[in-house]
Amino acid sequence: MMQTTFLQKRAYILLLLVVFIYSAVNATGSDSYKLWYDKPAAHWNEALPIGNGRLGAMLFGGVKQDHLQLNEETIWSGGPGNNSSKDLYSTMQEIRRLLFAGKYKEAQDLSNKEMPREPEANNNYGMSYQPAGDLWIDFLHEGETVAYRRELDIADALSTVTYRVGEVTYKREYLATAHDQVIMMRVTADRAGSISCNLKLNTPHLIHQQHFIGNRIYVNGTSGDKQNKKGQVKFSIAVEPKVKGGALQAEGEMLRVRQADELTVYIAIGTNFNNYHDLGGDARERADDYLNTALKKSYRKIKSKHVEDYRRYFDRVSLDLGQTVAMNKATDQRVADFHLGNDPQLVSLYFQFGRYLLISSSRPGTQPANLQGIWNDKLSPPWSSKYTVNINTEMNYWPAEVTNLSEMHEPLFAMLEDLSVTGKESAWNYYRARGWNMHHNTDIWRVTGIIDGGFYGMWPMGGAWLSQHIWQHYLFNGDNAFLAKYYPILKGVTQFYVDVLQEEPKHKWLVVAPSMSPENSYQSGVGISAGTTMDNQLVFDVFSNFLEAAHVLQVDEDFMDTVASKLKRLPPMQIGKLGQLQEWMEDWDRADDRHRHISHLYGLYPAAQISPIRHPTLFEAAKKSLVFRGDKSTGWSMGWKVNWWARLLDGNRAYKLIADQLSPAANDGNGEAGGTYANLLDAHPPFQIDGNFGCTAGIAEMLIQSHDGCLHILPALPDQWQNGEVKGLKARGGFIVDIAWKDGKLQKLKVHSRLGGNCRIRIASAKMVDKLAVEKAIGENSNLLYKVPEIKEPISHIGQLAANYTEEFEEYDLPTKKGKTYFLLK
Ligand code: FUC
Repeated sequence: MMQTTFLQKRAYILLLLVVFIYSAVNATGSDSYKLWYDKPAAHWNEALPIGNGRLGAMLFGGVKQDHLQLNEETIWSGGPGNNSSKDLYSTMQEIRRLLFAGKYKEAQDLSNKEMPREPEANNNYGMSYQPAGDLWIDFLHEGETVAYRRELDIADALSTVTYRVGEVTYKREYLATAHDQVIMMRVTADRAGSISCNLKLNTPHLIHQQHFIGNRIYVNGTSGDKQNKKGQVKFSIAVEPKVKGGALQAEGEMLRVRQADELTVYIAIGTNFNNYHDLGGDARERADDYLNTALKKSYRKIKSKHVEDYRRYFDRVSLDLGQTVAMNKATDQRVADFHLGNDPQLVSLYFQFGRYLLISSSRPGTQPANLQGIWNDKLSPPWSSKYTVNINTEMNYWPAEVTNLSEMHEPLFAMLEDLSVTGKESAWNYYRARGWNMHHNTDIWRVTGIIDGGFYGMWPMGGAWLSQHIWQHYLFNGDNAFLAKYYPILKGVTQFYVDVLQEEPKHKWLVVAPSMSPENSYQSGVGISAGTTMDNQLVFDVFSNFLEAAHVLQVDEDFMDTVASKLKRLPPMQIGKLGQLQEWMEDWDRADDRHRHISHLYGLYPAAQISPIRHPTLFEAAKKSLVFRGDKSTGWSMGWKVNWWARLLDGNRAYKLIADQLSPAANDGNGEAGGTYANLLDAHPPFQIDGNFGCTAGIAEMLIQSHDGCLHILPALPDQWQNGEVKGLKARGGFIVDIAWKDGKLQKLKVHSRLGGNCRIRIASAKMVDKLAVEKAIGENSNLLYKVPEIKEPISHIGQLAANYTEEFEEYDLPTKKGKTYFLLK
């Protein structure tokens, strides 16, 4: 073997140093918010999503053939109408009787029989969210492609593709603008006359026609039929290119572009959808209106408005967890290598990508983000890409408040307004109750009935959970006008539970029956139950929120008394034989249960019913339940676990779940493996967007928490994030928080107060270097947006549990003035 000389060694070290410095420099700055790849997308899970809340596109970026898969959020199969007209009241009464007599299997059998797995001929189990169409661009490139790069810049919501063929460098740019309501693609080249291509537009829908008017190509279609509903959504996709130089001409089924200097493609989509019961709009007219208005503007103008509009939201929050040369790898490679532990920036990118997805799929005035946000290429997508509300839709909105995107929460409130109307039917026909309710799914038509049969669908709690979002929005923003506007929804859901609660025979507690702990079973095939823990927690929150809201608004005093007296009779939480938080009223939990839903931990997150300080034993029991369930699961389940471990103040375990989520998902995967696709979208698998949102919220929850009577700074910092900085997170009470930390200790703390009021700050003593320059906290927090309703004393069936949590905290009170900023450590 050749001896390495001293000089050779020195030269080698020098080279390494240069490479390191160069890449370290490269790793900072504007590239930090880019997803990028060195090849086109080979399939949908590699394509990149853009969206404006209403319109979405998946970008494939092929050199010879580019493909934009197009979506518009109101294209759903079927048409108006609910699915809860069947009178099930006597069945419910009989199921109650069986449940209270301990005849669980009989109760499940009856429920399966009366609420069959497949819908009856006159009914439906919710419609499918469907794609709009596809734009194909065939480029007449000859020769080899070099220097290919495809990227999505989430700081500007712009995607680009660049490459060279022969002597010519090409650039394509794509955007979906909320301001101008079009999707655009712009192609440029560094040599005049180099752009030649053919554009084709089509759709997978059965019913459609294609035609041209001048250089405008239309695909008009009708959404699909499903179950008892005929497709009634009419849509119109209108595409018109503009060229500079060269020729543009319609020919046969396509538009030909030859030897152009520049090509700009304007894409508009309209539908006849006005709202869930009105399809009176004119799809074609709407598409034309959007297109004609946009065509009057240059690409440059539309782009600058788009970037400005998007950045208003995106720029509110920044997160720096450190940057390394690992950032210089392509994004898919970074996901594959995340387990190496040297790429903290991928976590910040993933966090910001979650915010990007929310801004791009849920804007004021649009539909809420569904199971796939707004991105779907299938006529019959998994779980119909609708709204599953026994976890998934709520999870989509977990990042909305804490990551300072409160406006993006609005579509969910608007949907609740609709559901509080349609849900009166299910409340009455199934339960003879006032108010409104829904079960575990809904769709654009706002169905509220039981779907997927008695085993999956017998869960009357969808409204209880979704309506928490109204109250949480209020706690973050303190807006009394908002509360007054949505108060009738809170009252309606409260009325439903006031009427529906039943006295169970054993303890005389008031419980929801029948119901279930979502999708789990305690005997083979039997999940139907009375008084499940999650239901008790949900009703506790429904009643507590109502009482607070009515108090703030000074209304409904008599009804408040009724609600308060029922609240007292709800079951307490129970600690079972394994030391776990019981999932059901009876102690049926199994140590080997790995079910993806861990619904009884709703009380830990997103709710605020289990605190390490106020309920240390419950806190231990919740942790036990979570440990039994294990880590690996579906994407959304792991996203939830990040939040739970953050609430359990265990940053390292939360980080472990993030790492599990940031591992490559198999493209054709099915089942419960979780993971992340090349395009950073979450895998259930298959793709489901909730995991992105859940994990994004979880990362924020590791940095601040504000549910437990105070603003907790750095509650769950993992060892991997010794140094970092976050700016702009939002806490309850309208506090905007900036934090910097070094070697695991707080360095800077800045609080901006939007509403005024006391800001009580909690921080682990071990994370403090200097004391904060404010008073130590005393007594109750006077800020009403921090008031936490007190739960009933839990029952333990295994004697007194030891409270293992020993971390010590310091608490301070910062009285704030509206609009003022406070530097607590500089
Ligand atoms: C719930 C979950 C499934 C899936 C579906 C869309 O039913 O149990 O895992 O996420 O929603």
